[in-house]
This record gives sequence, structure tokens and C-alpha cells, in this order.
Amino acid sequence: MDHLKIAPIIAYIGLGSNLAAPVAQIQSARTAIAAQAGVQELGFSSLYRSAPMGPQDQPDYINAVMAIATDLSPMALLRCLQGIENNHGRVRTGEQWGPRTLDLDVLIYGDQKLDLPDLTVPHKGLAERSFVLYPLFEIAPRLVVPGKGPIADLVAACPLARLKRLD
Ligand code: A4P
Ligand code: MG
Repeated sequence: MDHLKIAPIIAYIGLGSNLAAPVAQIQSARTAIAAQAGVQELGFSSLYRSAPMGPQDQPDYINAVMAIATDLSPMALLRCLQGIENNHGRVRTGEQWGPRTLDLDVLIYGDQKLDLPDLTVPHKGLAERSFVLYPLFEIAPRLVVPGKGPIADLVAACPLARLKRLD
């Protein structure tokens, strides 16, 4: 029944790192995500330097957003990203918004709105975070965020807040 094959979903992944050579962490994560079975890279934003949200006694972050087409279910995609986080030396200390070698968030999964015990999509902080909105807008300027509206409107309402695009 090949003719019934479901079309891949377009999803957006948020990448963040502020420990152990953050730029290299983000680049290596990009390669690892693109290499997953059932995942195809569609786009990747510039890298952005951002002041930490949360505890201030931690280094600045490097953030980026990646667009993918995927056959994976939302939960399969989350588990796959968590495996990549673990492979990048991610240690979960329990401190909320504490420093990390690599953080991978499912920002958007097609037009779906999900509120599962382990997965909220669109990502709960998306609309308030300049380090997510600006790179997302860079690669998907006409995107409509499910339940939240056009990305252009979200960006217009969100101060830059010490976000800097790197060359
Ligand atoms: N989870 C639920 N929904 C999702 C989703 N859409 N994507 C659950 C990924 N995970 C999701 O995440 C905690 C739990 O969220 C997971 O078990 C998963 O089932 P985590 O990665 O283990 O822990 P965390 O990341 O510390 O928690 P949290 O609250 O998700 O933090 P955030 O929102 O990821 O923020 N400052 C700057 N400048 N840049 C950053 O990137 N990132 C953070 C972390 C803090 N400050 C930052 C940045
Ligand atoms: Mg996270």
C-alpha cells in the first residue's frame, strides 16, 4: 500500500548549549539529528549568542533552530533528541534552567498541539523566548505557530533581550 504512505511532517528543533565549546556542540548536534533514520534536514538558522534565561551565574548560550522533515512520531522524535543530548554529555542536575552541554527541544511538530505527560508542543516557552523566535523567523518567516499565530507577530512582540546573531 505504498500509495498510502503518509507525507513527512515538518518539525522545528531548538538547539541550545552553554558548556564545553557550545558552537561545536551545536554543529555536532546538527550532524547527529540529520543522520537519524526518518529525519531529513530542511534548514538551519544562523547561530545566536544569548544571555542566560534563568540563573545568571552561568555562561551565555549559543542557540539555533533547525527545520526537518520527519516520519517519526512526536514521542519518537523526542526520545531520539534525548539520546543525542545524552551522547553530548548532558548531565541532568535537576536545577531548573541550569547550564547544559546540549538542550534539544521540539518546538513545533506540523500543525499539531500536544499536551502529553512528557511532551508539550508547541514548546511551552516558545512565544516568550527571543533566542527561539528570532532564529525560527529567520528560516520560516511565514510560519504560523499552532495556537499562537504568525511568527512575524510573535517576533514583533518579543524584545531582542541581549540576543546577537553571529556571522
Ligand atoms: N518536554 C516537554 N515538552 C517538551 C518539548 N517540546 N521538547 C519535557 C523537549 N522536551 C519537552 O526537559 C525537561 C522535560 O521537558 C523533559 O523530560 C521532556 O519530557 P529537560 O531538557 O530534561 O530539562 P530542561 O531543558 O532543563 O527543562 P526545561 O524546563 O524544558 O528548560 P528549557 O525550557 O529547555 O530551557 N537561556 C538561553 N539564553 N538559551 C537557552 O537555550 N535554555 C534553557 C532551558 C534555560 N535558559 C536558556 C536556554
Ligand atoms: Mg529542554
